[in-house]
Amino acid sequence: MGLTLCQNIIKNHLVSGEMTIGQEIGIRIDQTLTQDATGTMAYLEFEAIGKKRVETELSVAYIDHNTLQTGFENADDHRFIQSVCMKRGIRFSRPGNGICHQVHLERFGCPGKTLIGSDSHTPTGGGIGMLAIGAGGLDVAVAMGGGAYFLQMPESVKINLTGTLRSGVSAKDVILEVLRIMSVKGGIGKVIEYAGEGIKSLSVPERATITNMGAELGATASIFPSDEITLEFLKAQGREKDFSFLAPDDDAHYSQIIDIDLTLLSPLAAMPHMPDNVKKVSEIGPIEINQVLIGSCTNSSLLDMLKVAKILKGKTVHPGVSLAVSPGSKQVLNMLASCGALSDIIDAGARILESACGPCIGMGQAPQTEGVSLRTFNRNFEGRSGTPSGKIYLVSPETAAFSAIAGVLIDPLSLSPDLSVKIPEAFLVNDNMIELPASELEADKIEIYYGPNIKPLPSSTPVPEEISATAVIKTGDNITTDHIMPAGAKILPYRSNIPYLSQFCFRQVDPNFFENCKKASICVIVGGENYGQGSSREHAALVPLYLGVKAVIVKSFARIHRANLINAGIIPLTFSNSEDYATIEPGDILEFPLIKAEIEEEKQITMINTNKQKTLLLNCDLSDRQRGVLLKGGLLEYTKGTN
Ligand code: MIC
Ligand code: SF4
Repeated sequence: MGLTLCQNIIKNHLVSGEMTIGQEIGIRIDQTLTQDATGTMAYLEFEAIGKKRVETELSVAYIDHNTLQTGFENADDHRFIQSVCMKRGIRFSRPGNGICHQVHLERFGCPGKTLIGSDSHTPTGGGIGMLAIGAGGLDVAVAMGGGAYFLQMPESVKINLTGTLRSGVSAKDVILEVLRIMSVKGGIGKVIEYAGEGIKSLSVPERATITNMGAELGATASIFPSDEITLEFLKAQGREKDFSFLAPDDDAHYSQIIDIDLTLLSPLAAMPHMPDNVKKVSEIGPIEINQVLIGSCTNSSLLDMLKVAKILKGKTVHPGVSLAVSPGSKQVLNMLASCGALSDIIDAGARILESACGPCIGMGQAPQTEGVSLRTFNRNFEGRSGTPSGKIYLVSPETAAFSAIAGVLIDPLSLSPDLSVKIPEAFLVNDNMIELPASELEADKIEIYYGPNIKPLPSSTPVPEEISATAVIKTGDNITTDHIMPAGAKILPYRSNIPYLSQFCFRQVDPNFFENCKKASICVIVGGENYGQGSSREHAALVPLYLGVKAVIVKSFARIHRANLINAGIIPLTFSNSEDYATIEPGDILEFPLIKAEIEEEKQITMINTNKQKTLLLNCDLSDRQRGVLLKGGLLEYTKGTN
């Protein structure tokens, strides 16, 4: 039987395991990326591993998240990252150069290569035919040191696209449709491959919008084949040499096939507060809006911005609306400026933000109380905008721009727009903001800069013989890492300071969480389905570790968070019978009398709820490697032990 696109790339990079769905495999990683909000931790971990230089083909560190510098913390962390890059052989994309996924696609994306990044939207690279996967910082640190990346062999799902998009309907609507069909947990354990005649009308940046939001499906990755459209993009970036054709085998087998006719698609919106809460814009109707934000790694390409400029040209943003625009990279911003389109955007009254994540991660532009905010972003989790009562709708750039002028939600199709824009045959290429590392000889003289905000990594311990712990919190389904470890302008500067961050853990769900953990000292978290969805931030594991969390018991886990828990030495457990979830209440004392032996012997885990006088059997499905990691007390200790 033939192989799918993803299976072909995995086969070429396989270093351990067998390509059987669900089995753990190890793959060789060609490229890594980090961003600054996860990067400080990833580079502290890389330093702790003790390698002199990175061993990948290419590693890049981007500064794009923590760019609001209201104190010394972010600037210090940037300097720390820059000094590690110079010393260890990593390219450094300076603040202002753009959002990691946008810049990586433009300047480094390469069909057929593997990329892992300490950011959940790393799968954006699938738009150019890479197997690009989001991972925790420690996994990225290990890969930078030449170690394999371990994941469960995913299923392959094919999304067959036919027809072409009508003017006013865009790539964002395609992925919102996929989210409507599959839901935020529909992609777990899967790689989504796009195929069919319909892909021929989608440019690389449009494909990247679609693969970017595969993260919201919970998918391991999303990928398009590499074809003449990919070649055209690479040529325009002056990187024709990076091109190779890539297609699935003719007789490749997919576990599921979904057909979408692009011609039939309408503009869609993900309504508050989940990316899969999708409805047609025409069905939602002309609700009044207060804010429009255009940008983020999902929709900040030149193509998106040129369409926005065309819509805004000669118009004025509605007086009831604040419109802010952040082009995704220096290249995009520079090209908008040189062709005059930036002037159309400015003239209409848009507030121009720097090329960075900005409001997508709550770095400014929080909406007004109860404010309705249309965003071209990828996540609308409750509270993520910085305003707890804010109502965030995820839409396409076209819907966002038309609505900004009207002051109400507008279906672009109702205006029969002509949005054809021409992408130049050559992009303006100037990599002057990507600093090259020092040579190995020079590197010895470089000292790594540690600012006062950098605190030691929390230490984990090997699994003890037995555990007696308090259930400190019980959550519902689809808890995000934004719930566990919120982001935003006030907290993000402390990503290298776990003790400080710990006060904010679960604050939105239970304001007493921190105090309860302090009282209990040894803790367990109880949750529902898809626990830990969303970002790759390992802080959502490291902070609970610091607060004494030894195990997390849930109905099911999101992929990256589960890996981060194991890496941190926290035991991931699932209910063998999901009805058992109802038997635990916060405050219950849970005993695990045989936990170490049961993990070693690959048995179910015995848990006695002493308050309820009830014994449960829990699942702890681990690969041999994961078992080794947990028993050693986390990936750092495990890696040091195997080096
Ligand atoms: C996000 O979109 O939530 C982030 C901020 O990019 C995160 C990474 C982080 O928390 O630093 C992600 O998606 O992984
Ligand atoms: Fe940045 Fe937002 Fe993309 Fe995360 S989702 S990488 S915060 S732009």
